[in-house]
Amino acid sequence: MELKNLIFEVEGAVGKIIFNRPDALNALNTNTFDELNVLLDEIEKQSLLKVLIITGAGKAFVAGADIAEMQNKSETEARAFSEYGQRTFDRIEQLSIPVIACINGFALGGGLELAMACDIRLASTRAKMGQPEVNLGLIPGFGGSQRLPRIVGIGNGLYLLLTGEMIDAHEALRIGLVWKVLEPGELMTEARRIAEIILSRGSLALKLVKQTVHEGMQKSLQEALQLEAMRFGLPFVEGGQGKEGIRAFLEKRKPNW
Ligand code: CO8
Repeated sequence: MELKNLIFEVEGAVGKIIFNRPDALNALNTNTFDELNVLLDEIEKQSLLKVLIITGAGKAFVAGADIAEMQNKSETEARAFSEYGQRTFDRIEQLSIPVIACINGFALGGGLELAMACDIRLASTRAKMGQPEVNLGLIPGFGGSQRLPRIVGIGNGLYLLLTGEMIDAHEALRIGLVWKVLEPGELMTEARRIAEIILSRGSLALKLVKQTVHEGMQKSLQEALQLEAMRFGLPFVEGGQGKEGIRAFLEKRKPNW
């Protein structure tokens, strides 16, 4: 499939998806989701990539679902579009490799929902974030009503969801929506620095951490702790990365995964 709305770049073991409809502030239309699913198929199939970075071209990360495309949707079609977006963002959350969102500009509605499906969020000082769906008489449809309160707490989440207010990167940092705020020119440098750190870690452990956190969040604490204990055992199999990591520490050398 020829990519029109997305750019995909690979540098070593780090992949980068750039949302690239700058004239529409990278708004998410059906084609963009189709392309994103093709890319996710590719990323899931091959085992070369170890980290994925997601960002936007121009002055936006992603300014939301494509409002023009949504205008003629029936109730059934709107629901189907919401489910399509949710399924796609679930795939990002469930990728076995860590995903870093570089929020370079507007991350609104579906754009913030995309960022929230990523594992680590970095924001440029130019970033503006929010769930402005209520301004349009809508509610979030790509996971925002659920992921936002889970990330920033129900009080902060409800404030943003009920007012539709846009916040800047420093406010996002204050409520824990992003990990770090950087000057625009430093955003990608920091993402690559984090990617390098992640590349040096055991890939099985990274995959297990993601799975255990996300699955555990759906369970009671006791069930989630059982899940953690079960997964904790996995790197200990003979020849496993956990065995090598422990041996390397004791032998004062770098692990050879
Ligand atoms: N969809 C389509 N086009 C958009 C969108 C969008 N979300 N955002 C911006 N654009 C377009 C504008 O229409 C404009 O196009 P044109 O040049 O042809 O007029 C172009 O991008 C540039 O935008 P502006 O001129 O408005 O740029 P400004 O810098 O003046 O303003 C803003 C930037 C503040 C970001 C402004 O564009 C804006 O408010 N955009 C809409 C943001 C928004 O409301 N996003 C949420 C959308 S709803 C959503 O995401 C719900 C997700 C779940 C859907 C469930 C499925 C049913």
